[in-house]
Amino acid sequence: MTVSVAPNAVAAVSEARLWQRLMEMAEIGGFVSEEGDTGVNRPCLTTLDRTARRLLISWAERIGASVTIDPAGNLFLRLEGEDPSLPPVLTGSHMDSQPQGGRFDGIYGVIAGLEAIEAVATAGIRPKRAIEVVAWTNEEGGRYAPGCTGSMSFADFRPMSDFDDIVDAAGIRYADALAEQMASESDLATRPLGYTPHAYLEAHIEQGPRLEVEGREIGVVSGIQGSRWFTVTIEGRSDHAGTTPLGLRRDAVQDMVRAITALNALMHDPDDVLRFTVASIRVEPDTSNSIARRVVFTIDFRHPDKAVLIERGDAITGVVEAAMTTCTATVHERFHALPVDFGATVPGAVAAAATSQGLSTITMPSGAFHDAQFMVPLCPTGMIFIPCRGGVSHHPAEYAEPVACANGARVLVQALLTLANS
Ligand code: HGY
Ligand code: MN
Ligand code: MN
Repeated sequence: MTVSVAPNAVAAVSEARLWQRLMEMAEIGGFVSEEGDTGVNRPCLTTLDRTARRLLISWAERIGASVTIDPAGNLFLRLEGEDPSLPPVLTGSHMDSQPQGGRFDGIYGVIAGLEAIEAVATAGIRPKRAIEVVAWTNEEGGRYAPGCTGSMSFADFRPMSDFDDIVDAAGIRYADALAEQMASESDLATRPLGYTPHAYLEAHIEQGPRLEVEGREIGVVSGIQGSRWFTVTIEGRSDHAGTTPLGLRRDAVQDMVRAITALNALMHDPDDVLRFTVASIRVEPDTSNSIARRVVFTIDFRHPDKAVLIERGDAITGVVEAAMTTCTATVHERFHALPVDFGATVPGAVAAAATSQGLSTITMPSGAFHDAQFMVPLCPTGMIFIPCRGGVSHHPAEYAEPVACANGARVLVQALLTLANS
């Protein structure tokens, strides 16, 4: 039965419309980098975010999708099914970007989801179950760490109140930024937080080189590696850079260097599977001639093996403390997402759809985390990857070919119909 409807929906996917919408979205927060690449800087819970959401809503309303938001600010576009009482199939991704982000990370999965329900509507198909497209709040964790606060709230992975007092660089609380977003969207219908979908399927660029290098068109994602984020605060004492003997200093930068050197040793992996990144460092008072009294730096640690993620991650505090010579250090874990495996149901639907459309596939894990990670305990979950140029992401040069975007949307619509009619 699904096969009889899928070809109509697959044929109704428009590469041109999908690409036009991606490029229109890329204008919102768009910029040209020093290297001449066209990037996007669209932080969550900002006027840019709200402008992008209004554009998405305008497209959704044209095809008769109903629009709602939940208390976490997650935005839902619903295409009704034959039986509204049945749990819907959920697809989507995020609309916020990294500060030096690209035109595809996250937003591709939202626009591909819209394209899928538009294709279903255009083909005149009424699936057994509704299909909903979600735009999750704050997946990136750029403005407010950690990421995935919208999907973690939805899945009750962590209570929404956990995030209330997180502040951005300007000192604005997450709860206040969310309240501003909700107030600006008070004309939209609301829904309660969370439900159990029949299944969840997210389309996303690979953010790695494998599909391109191996010349494959679709990634059937098998799971997502684990991620742990930490914030390390090192407290020293400010002093005059010209008059204070080194022997009397409590220099937070020097002890930070010792801590990161020790962490590099802890995280050494000759197989280069482990991912360890320090990429945000804040120094106070941050002048060249006053010794640093405080340093705050972030740790992004990832691994596909739960045992390694726990063992090495749990050792971080001790290693940092042991590296201190004159300062004190505190380590705070901000994000703790264990590796997840997507099982067979949704990856099977993805593989079957891609194969039936003559598209080549690889089954592969995700190195990046995604909102899908938090849907796994709720329902059968999976992801579709499309290739991106050079595997580049979290960079203005991030790029995916129009045909690759359309391939992903065609596999998405067929897999969604398979799941929605199951
Ligand atoms: O950091 C990540 O893995 C995701 O792209 N936000
Ligand atoms: Mn993403
Ligand atoms: Mn990202």
